[in-house]
Amino acid sequence: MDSSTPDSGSSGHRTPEIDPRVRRRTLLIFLGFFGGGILLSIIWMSFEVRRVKNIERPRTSPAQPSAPPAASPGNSQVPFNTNGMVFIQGGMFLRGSDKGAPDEQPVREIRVNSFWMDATEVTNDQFTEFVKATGYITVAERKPDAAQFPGVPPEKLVPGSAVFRSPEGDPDLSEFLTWWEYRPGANWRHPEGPSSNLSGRGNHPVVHVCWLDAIRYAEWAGKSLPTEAEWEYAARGGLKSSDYCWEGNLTPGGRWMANIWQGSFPKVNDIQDGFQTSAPVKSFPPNGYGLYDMAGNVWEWCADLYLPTYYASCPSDNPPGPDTSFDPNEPGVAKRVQRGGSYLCSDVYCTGYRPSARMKSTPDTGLSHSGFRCVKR
Ligand SMILES: [Ca+2]
Repeated sequence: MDSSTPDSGSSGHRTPEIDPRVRRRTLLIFLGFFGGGILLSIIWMSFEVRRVKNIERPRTSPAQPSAPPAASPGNSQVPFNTNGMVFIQGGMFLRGSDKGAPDEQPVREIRVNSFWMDATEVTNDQFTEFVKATGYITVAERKPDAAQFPGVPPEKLVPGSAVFRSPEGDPDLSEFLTWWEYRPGANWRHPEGPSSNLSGRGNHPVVHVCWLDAIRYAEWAGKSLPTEAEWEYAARGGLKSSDYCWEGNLTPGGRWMANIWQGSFPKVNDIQDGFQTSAPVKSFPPNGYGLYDMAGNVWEWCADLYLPTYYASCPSDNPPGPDTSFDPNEPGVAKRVQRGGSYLCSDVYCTGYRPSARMKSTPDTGLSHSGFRCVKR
């Protein structure tokens, strides 16, 4: 026996020698198959993950839903809030109030088309974006045109706006000018005058904006001001003939539902709702359509001219507002409609927070309780 030959063991057989080149080739083939299998698995899993992600991804942008949500007045609408706006499904409603002022009558059934509406009043932060983008200067920040104020001394023609202040003595509620003061330097940036600012009020509604300012903002935002009919339809939130934007009385369950005035207007504000002037938007519950502050906080501009007799003769289908304006309290002065009431409205004066209540003002007038919100059709 060749001593160099390894012993095969007790069997007495010998294992045949394997050529190292064959062994290497076999190993390479095995590793090739194994590695290829892993690579194919990774590729397959990658395709699967991508496919699942595509299924889960929304097919439309959140700002452009492919189908509006089901909603109709009288039904409990699930608020569909998109990009700060709420979809309002069109329909019929009873506009006006038999218990309200003469210009809220006659009560008539009105139809409006579907539209989108800002969930909140336009805030200081939102208006700041507009001004930064456009350089727009509001009417209250401009020097008044002497031609529009004949007889006013030039030194009195300074930029400013009207600010509420509690009057001295025992005011006559019919003399509303006793609690309004034209304050030089008051404007949306300085709500109470030059010494005030917007610090901590970014989410409060912008004020001291007149109708002309609101129109410019709406154009920039690609929106519009609501018609008066759209505004009231939205404010009612699907409720029929309710006196308020909610069900029940002014304070259901003892809860204040809007930022208004409590106490003896215009002298004593008890601030039972927690806010003496404007409140941050969304401080109070939304109405049935998911809209906030449709009652109280600040008055909101509508597109319509004001005409007290319009309800008797207007079309019942999407009334666009009258072609002319008339205010018996100030004949010859064209005015635009405001809605919703403000933090100055109380149950003994104005009650403008009722969804049927109407207010009017000249389009170049901004006040410390006047703001707006927009719609998109
Ligand atoms: Ca209040």
